[in-house]
Amino acid sequence: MFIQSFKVESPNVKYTETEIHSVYSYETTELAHENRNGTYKWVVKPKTVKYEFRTDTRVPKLGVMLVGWGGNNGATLTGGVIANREGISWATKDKVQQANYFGSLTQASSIRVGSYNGEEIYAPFKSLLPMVNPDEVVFGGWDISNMNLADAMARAKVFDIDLQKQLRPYMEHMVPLPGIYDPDFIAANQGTRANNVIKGTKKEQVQQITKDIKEFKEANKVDKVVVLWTANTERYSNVMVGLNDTMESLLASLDKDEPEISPSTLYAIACILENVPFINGSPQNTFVPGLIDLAIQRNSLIGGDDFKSGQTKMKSVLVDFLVGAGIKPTSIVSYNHLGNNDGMNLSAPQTFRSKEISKSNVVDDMVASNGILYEPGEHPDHVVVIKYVPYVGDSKRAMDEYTSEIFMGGKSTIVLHNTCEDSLLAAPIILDLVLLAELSTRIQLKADGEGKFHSFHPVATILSYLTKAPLVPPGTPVVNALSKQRAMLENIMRACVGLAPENNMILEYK
Ligand code: NAI
Ligand code: DG6
Repeated sequence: MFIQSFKVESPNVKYTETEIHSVYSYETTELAHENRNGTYKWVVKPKTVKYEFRTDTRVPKLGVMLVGWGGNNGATLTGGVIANREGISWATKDKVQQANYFGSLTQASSIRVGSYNGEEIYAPFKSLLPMVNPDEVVFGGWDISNMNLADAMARAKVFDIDLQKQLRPYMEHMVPLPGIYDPDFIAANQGTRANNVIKGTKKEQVQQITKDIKEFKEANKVDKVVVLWTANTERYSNVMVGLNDTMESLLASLDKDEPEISPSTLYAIACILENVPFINGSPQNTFVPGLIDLAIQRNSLIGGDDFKSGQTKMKSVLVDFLVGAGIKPTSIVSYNHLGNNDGMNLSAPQTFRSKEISKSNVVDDMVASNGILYEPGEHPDHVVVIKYVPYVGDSKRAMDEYTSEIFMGGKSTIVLHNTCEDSLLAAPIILDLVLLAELSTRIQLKADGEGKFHSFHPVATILSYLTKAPLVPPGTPVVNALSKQRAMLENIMRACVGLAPENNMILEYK
């Protein structure tokens, strides 16, 4: 059965006009490696830590500024949200299609609430905590191309033509602000697009971005802004001592107009200095150590990297299943071709390399979790290929071959083929990223013994489900397995309303 909403009644939860306060017992374990009578043994002790959560229930009017607003993702997301807000439907060759938010975890997925009269009861994911309604988000942003969003939507060739016609009046007045362009960081084939760029030194460019954010906030009367990079994939920046390894060196390099600071890092610096959450949807190392340091010092939310949309999402499900089932993946070959501007930019070796890195590290935690299958340091062969084929446009083809060793030396090969518009996968993920980033800035917590409530660590691991290479604070384990990432997010939200983690034990029926 599906219900729309619920309220938790518990001595551990208080709802006031402005917040939900919950007291939560975090059941965990403490491990020790102890010498007992000359033999080393691992000892595991169950541990309970009392936490308190405070969630501000006042949902702000949210502005979202996209870097790369006029790209395929930017135009598709903007048009999609307008279509939902305006209740637009359009004729396809199959049927009359209604706008929806399919593919969005927050808007189109559900959680289990419990059992009632022998039936499982589910509710919308978004009913767990008060969240911004995407229909009410105000969009804006920057692009190095000055094309208006209606023309950008036509250039993207993602939406059906009948939908495009209906959206055009809403989008033709939307023109991206000039962006920071540095041809050294993206493919040379992007040069013809760059007709809308911010001039000046890197410091002046950061100042311009700061000014843009302030003016956008003021002009649209929004309470909060989140900035998200959905612009071209950049090459990796060099990371060097004295250049960008600490907050001080990064800010000094900015003063010196150091060429190795990438545009994405410049936007992020502006956001952190303004205390505006910044999310990176592309694979490059925007978050150089000095930038992470700056975000931590300023307690300003950063999250990334690289939207986890299709092939990688499947990988972080399939390999988790295989390794979890005691089957040993030994070779993973992921090929895809696409013909949109992203594909064209990725046809240069240095930008491809950024994508290759983020697509390749996604099974590491699953492999490391099973020492029966893998020797220490052993890893499956893992190859990633991307080819640019203009004819297919945004409709990406992804082909994967997984070969595994099974019982008694047998081999099993699984082959997947997916065809899908890339931007229709990415747009709902962008939405989830900004909505969850905003929500997480309204949550405060404190563990037993901590004097004061504090926000989550500024490096937002809570967003991991949505990214290929989750950015984590130094010294924190990276979790790639999709089901664990989802459980982490859902269980933290459940804790905020005093609900136990979903343990799937269903003991009441055993
Ligand atoms: P796109 O190439 O259509 O759009 C990127 C836009 O960024 C372009 O309009 C370009 O003019 C603009 N741009 C480039 N550099 C800029 C800068 N420094 N400042 C402002 N604007 C700038 O690409 P698309 O398909 O929208 O993808 C965007 C990014 O998202 C790419 O990096 C892609 O790798 C990444 N991504 C996309 C996924 C998908 O499923 N569509 C999944 C994972 C990541
Ligand atoms: C070529 O691979 C284009 C990329 O931008 C991908 O579409 C994007 O990284 C999505 O990757 P995945 O692995 O999540 O489908």
